[in-house]
Amino acid sequence: MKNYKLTVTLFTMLLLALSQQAFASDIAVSDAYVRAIPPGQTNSAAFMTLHNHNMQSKTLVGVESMVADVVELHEHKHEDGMMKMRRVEGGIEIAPHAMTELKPGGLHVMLIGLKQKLVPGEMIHLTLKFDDNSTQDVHAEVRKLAMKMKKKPAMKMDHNMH
Ligand SMILES: [Cu+2]
Repeated sequence: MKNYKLTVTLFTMLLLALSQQAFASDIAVSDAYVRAIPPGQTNSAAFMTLHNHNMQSKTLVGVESMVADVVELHEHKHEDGMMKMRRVEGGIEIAPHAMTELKPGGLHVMLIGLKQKLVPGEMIHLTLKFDDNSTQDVHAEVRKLAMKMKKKPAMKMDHNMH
């Protein structure tokens, strides 16, 4: 009788482990970070690299976070000589055994209406949601990104011309 009970318990544990396995996303996330923002600004963005170790493609369809009112998947695109930001339609697909990079100037997770300060070094909790209903928790470090300074060769040239 004791043995029977133990077997049932082990079997239940195995089932639990298997069902959890089924909902793990199998996406490896690396280098996740959130851009620190100057005071007064209410929006920021998160970036990361997504590796798909599956045989099938996976699509990131949404991200949830407690730090912002709204979280959207965005991309930057050149249009009429201007850099424009827009919502990604249909999510971000990651091909089988491929990787997709979310980075400044490209795909990003937009955090709109921040509810808390983003302190450099602190970790922000994000939940990635995929098209197969799997989810993945990510901890993204708040980082101060170097502003791209405009190079000044034009000024040098001006001086040479005089
Ligand atoms: Cu954006």
